[in-house]
Amino acid sequence: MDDKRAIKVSKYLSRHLRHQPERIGLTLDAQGWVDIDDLLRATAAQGFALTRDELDHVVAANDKRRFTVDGDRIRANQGHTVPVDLGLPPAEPPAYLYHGTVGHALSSIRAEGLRPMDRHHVHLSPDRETATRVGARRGSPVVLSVDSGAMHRAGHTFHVSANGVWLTDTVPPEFLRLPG
Ligand code: HQG
Repeated sequence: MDDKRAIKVSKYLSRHLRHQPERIGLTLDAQGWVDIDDLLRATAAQGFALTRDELDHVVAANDKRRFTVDGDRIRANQGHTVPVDLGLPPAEPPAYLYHGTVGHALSSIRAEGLRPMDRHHVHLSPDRETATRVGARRGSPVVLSVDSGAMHRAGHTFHVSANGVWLTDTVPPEFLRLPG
């Protein structure tokens, strides 16, 4: 499979395993899983034919390890907008985590901190390079440092997804270091 097709399949899977399963007649279970045969039947019915081998290739080769296959089922590792409980245990974060955003969001972030917006959690990266890539999806990236150690000591809960994204409910402004 060429890279272009793999990206297209990954985007298609993200859309339907995180945001709009009902669009192709799928229902995620409470933990976000769907039966792979049901998924392949649904995609074929939509004219987006995908084989099990192609699916396994995209899951294994995905740059961000966005999906987990467990036997007959698959789910997205994070990033949902539909209600799911991934069942991730609380985890102790490193002293600092990073968030990539763009300049026009800064005044609002300075006032109210980081909010999950449409997702279930604020997504934080373990390093500046990853955060820079996340911010660059929206424009010229700005990277904020998050004092996650202090947040943890103050009682905020963190989870880490199967692909290394750190998740928390909100980041109040006093735990953020903004540029400028
Ligand atoms: C911003 C991708 C104004 C926030 C990435 C971001 C990530 C605020 C946007 C994952 C704000 C939300 C998540 C506030 C937050 N005022 N703007 N108070 N609080 N924002 O896409 O973190 O490729 O929901 O800075 O790589 O950008 O999909 O979150 O710009 O891991 O696997 O509101 O999505 O992963 O945007 O990205 P998003 P995100 P995938």
